[in-house]
Amino acid sequence: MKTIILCLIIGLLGCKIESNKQAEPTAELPLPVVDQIPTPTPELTPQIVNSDLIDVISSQSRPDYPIENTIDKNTNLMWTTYELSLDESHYVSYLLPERMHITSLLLFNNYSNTYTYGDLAVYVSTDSTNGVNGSWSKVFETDATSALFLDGDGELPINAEALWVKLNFTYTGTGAYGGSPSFYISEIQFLGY
Ligand SMILES: [Ca+2]
Repeated sequence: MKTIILCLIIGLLGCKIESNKQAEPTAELPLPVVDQIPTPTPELTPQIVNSDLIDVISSQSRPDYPIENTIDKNTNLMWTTYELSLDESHYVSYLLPERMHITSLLLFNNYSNTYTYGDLAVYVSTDSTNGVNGSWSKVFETDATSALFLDGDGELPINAEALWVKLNFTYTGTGAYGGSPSFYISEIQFLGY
């Protein structure tokens, strides 16, 4: 009998001790994960490529108006061809200082209200070794009726990787300057990064 009572007492004490146990502290909640704010990529701002670092060749130039005049930083000096025949084409190819992304070309001409580039196509190459060979992609095209150059100047969107940029002009009866039609460029600038 004593044993039974003792067991009961021990049992009750056990319950008491159990009920006095403090609740396990709740595990700390992990701090909310804050998304890392991405470092902003610096904007790539197109810059004008220094003309001193550009080389150029052309299919034709009058000796007194050489193609180098298009990158001499002087809009008063220009390049021109001889008088054009119908469907005659000429190109100018510019070698950039390195392969780069060209966003646009700026063409300048001193002859107001005159479109002097004929039917114009622009190509880029990253593997040409002389401005003619290699593979080329057409990146811009417009015809002699384009309103792009109504004041003689114009900006051509390019947005392409290039080491070389070639402009090909074709005379289709309009879009060349003068009574003896010729192509003219006073200056060209390359925007890119
Ligand atoms: Ca010039």
